[in-house]
Amino acid sequence: MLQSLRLHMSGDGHEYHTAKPTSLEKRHMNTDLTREQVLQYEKFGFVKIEGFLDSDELIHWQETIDDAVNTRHERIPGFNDGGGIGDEFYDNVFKQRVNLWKTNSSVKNLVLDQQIGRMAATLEGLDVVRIWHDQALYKGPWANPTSWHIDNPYWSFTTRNATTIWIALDDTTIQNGALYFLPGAQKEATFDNVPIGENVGSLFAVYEDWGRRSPTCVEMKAGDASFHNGLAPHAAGPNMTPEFRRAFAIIFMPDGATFNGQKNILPDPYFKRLSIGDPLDNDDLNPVIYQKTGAT
Ligand SMILES: O=C(O)CCC(=O)C(=O)O
Repeated sequence: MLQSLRLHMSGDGHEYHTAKPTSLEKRHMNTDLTREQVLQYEKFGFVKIEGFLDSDELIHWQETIDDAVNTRHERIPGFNDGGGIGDEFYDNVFKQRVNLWKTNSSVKNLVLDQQIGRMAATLEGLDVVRIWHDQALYKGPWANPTSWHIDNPYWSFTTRNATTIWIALDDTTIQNGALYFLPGAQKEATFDNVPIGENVGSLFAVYEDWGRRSPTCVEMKAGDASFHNGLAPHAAGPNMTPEFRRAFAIIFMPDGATFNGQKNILPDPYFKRLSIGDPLDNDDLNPVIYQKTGAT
């Protein structure tokens, strides 16, 4: 997700990490996909992976992402304020922090993990995947819902084959902001979209038929995860609890995706150098995470 964002990738006081994948220690993650899971993803546009992180690994992710979020203080501007100040509604959808892997070496070790990249490639039938960006999505106590939207139209490339892994760092329930999907609708999605505004169902003014369907709510235990296709319509409920609902997402793009003219997370100097149609193959910002053996 991430509809609107101003990020300064240089000259802002952060120390940025480059994209050299570190030697990866064996992690305690369930990264094997069953055939049923792959077929379910293909058909419905999303799939839940139960027990993606075991209990030790979950604690490691919670501590690592919390630490990274709490040392990053920039605000992600919302659509309604055009990136300025004062979007009270969007500010209270979630506390959002993007590309934590670029400024935190522990997050980098988690995010540049080729096993997760392999899952993304398998689900999308790709030989090579790059990371688009990561993002922490912390719904605070009494947070607003995340309105229905599709992701890919916000991004700087246009494809039917991007995917997001969304990792639950807390139990996510109907009460505290679980995700909702419209099964199968990714196949019908055009690239028309709406901003994430105050009207939770404004996407259904664009896709009228979808507004007559019942969504699937995907509750998760902490450590579960889901993948959703970049054109899968989704939303999340409000947080009707006094606790945080913490999640962390990583977005994967096909190698070979090209620039479509939108800035999104691209740093200013890089954005200014790009022309529409250029490959988004900057190995420092969007490194290859997984390459199938034999793929060139
Ligand atoms: O975490 C949420 O509330 C929404 C997540 C989302 O829209 C996404 O990961 O694409």
